[in-house]
Amino acid sequence: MDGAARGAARDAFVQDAPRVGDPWADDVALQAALRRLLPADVYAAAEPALARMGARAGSDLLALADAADAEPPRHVPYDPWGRRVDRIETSAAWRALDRASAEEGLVALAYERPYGAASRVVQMALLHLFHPSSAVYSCPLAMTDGAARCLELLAGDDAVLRDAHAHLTSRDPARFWTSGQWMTERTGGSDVSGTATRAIPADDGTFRLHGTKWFTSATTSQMAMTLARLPDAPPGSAGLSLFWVPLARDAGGLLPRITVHRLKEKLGTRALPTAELTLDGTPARLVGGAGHGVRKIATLFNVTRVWNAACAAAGMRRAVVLARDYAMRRVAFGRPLVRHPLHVETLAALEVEARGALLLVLHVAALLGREECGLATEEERAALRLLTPIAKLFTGKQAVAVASEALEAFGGAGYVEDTGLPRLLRDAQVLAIWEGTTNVLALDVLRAIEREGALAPHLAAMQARLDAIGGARASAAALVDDVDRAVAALARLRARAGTLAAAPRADVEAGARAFAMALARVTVAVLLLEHAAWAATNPAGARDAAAAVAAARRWCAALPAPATPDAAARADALALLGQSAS
Ligand code: MFK
Repeated sequence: MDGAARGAARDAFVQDAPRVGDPWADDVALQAALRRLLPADVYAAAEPALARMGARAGSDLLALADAADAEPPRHVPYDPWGRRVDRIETSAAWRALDRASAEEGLVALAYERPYGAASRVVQMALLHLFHPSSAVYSCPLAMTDGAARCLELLAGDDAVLRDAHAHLTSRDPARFWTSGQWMTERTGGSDVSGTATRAIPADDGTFRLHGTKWFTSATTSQMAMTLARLPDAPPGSAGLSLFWVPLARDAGGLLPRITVHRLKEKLGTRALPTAELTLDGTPARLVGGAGHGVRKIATLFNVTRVWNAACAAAGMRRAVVLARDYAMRRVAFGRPLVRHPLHVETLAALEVEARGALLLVLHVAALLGREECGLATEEERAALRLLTPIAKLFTGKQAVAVASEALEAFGGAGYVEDTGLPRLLRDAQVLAIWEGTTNVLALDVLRAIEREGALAPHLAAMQARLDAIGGARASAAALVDDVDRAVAALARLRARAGTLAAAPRADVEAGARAFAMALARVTVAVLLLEHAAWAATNPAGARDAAAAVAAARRWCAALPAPATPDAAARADALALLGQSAS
């Protein structure tokens, strides 16, 4: 290359990278939602922690997350002399994220309850900022929170379990523990009724577990919650019991009678160790008495499902922030992307999804907080039971779609590893799988409706909210047609729900996902409308008003009717799979 060519290469155009900014200071939608949902004194008290987390999420945590993702964990089965050690080595950055999450009280806050029932809302807002800058350290924290809630309810007077709870909810990094949740065996992560791990009573009242666990995430945690079958327990899930497993290594550095076979090589969540392991006499304590282990561990996975939804909303926000920032910096066809109407339309659609997800998550968090503080009415408890799987399944799918579209907004750069952008998609995909797939959760929605009558109170609450918005038509004049659309969608859903009891079981199950999605969409419509009506009329929401109204209008315009598969439609579905109905 001659000198002139070298100079030209040096002067060649270089694209500015997209920037994260300050996820709290820049997030007008989150700030407005919290101003509406939190009492003013709670907002004022919580703001410094949110501002600190926002500043960290845009700086040191982000750097740690990048470093942790670049240095995945390593399983070292043997020491150099052939002695079994089963070490799982994680990066310094991953361990620093553990310390940061303790310091910031991401789990502790939910148990200190400084803001009463609103503590869960503040916690989920903190998570909204933390998760996308955590290399999915949010996964161990989710399980830690779920285990803490389980032990809070079920530890009774067992001093060891109460001490474990104190560790899980500590803000002191030296005392803080995380917890694994080991539910999945080779026979399945969805159907855990076939769990084969056996629990043998020991002389001291504890137990020894024998079995193989197939998916154990956060394997470097200090404890785990798991399921096992006591001698002579009946088959099926009612015969399972819930156990607490301490994971301190012995003097020789070994886990307590546990063999780690290997770490999973996963599509995403690469900084997170996820192992296959065998328990061969591992000491454990029974939690909450014998039997009904699935019902007991449901307390744990209902909390992690709320975390899953919160992480989905947070990931969407990060994807939208990066794509929007890039649209200001990237020039194509003579103008910045943000001056291209079709690109603006695409990003606006993503913004609407992110806003809807955030409001759904904060709504569920508010219900969870009320339940945990003993303040929830029977209707609110039912709504929480119904909306937990709804929020998880709906936002999990949204997260994947939003991440995929956001990557496309960067063109080829979105497909190149060292931009960090592909991680958005890889780490979103787990959200539709982990803690129950979309179909398992859709069937859980049916369970909540059929066994716990959870639908009618929720629909009534949504109708009451729409009535309140509609009643204040003067203050929400721009939304009148949209409120009417939501009322109509709610009525369609109610009519469809009325047919469930008499419909053939197979039709009801085949339609469960469509029904759950429609329920989610109408719930989000109500929440977006409520927020828009408030922002349009309240000075505290003024900065968010235009976007809030636009989001509600777009969402309502797209409200679908739920599909109603019948026997003919199911026969078609089987034919598409090359199967016959018989
Ligand atoms: C982020 C890092 C990720 C790393 C990669 C991870 C990849 C994925 C790895 C995994 O495998 S994660 C684990 C995923 N697995 C799950 O989340 C479990 C999914 N399966 C379900 O949720 C099933 O619906 C369930 C296992 C609960 C079905 O269990 P059963 O026993 O066959 O159903 P059944 O008999 O209806 O329920 C038993 C009891 O639990 C009942 O109570 P009773 O004993 O009083 O009758 C139910 O009411 C209760 N129950 C079930 N689901 C509940 C619930 N209670 C409250 N809430 C729920 N959601």
